[in-house]
Amino acid sequence: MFSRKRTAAFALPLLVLAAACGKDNTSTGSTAAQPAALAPSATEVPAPIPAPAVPEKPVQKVEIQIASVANEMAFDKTALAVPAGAEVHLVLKNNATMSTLPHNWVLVKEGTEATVAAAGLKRGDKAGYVDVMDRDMLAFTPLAKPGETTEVTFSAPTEAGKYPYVCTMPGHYMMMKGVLTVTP
Ligand SMILES: [Cu+2]
Repeated sequence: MFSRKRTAAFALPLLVLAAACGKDNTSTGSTAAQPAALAPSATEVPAPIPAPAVPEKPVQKVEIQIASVANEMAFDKTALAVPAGAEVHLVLKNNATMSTLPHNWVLVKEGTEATVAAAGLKRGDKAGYVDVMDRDMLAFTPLAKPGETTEVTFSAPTEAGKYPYVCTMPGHYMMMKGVLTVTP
């Protein structure tokens, strides 16, 4: 009984307070109506023209010329860069004069240079020292004999990152290498 009375005593001032607040709200409500009066002028502002649908990014085409260095087991370029997903046309010129130095250009997933070269070695000379079933191999040219040119067209990886390239002629991959950087 006693506690109920106390609750009622507290409730009364709260009600008064709430009423006062309500009054305040109505007065601020009328001032809040002012911006609404400006609304007609706001409608005069032309509606923003919807942006045209963004067309699919056209595939970028990249031309790369690379060569071997004289009778060395080396590429003249050890760093290449292409945008992700670009259509790449790579031409490899074999500048060697020694008949024992055919070369190729093989793009691989990072860290797979040795296994890709080993798989290529197993396939042998007739296969151009590449195993076409090797999923770590991302692109490759046929072998180019000394003085010859070979080429390949491929889609660059869609994932930005570093992709090593090597020559998979037996014994070459450890020295004849470089890194293709795929930019976003
Ligand atoms: Cu080579």
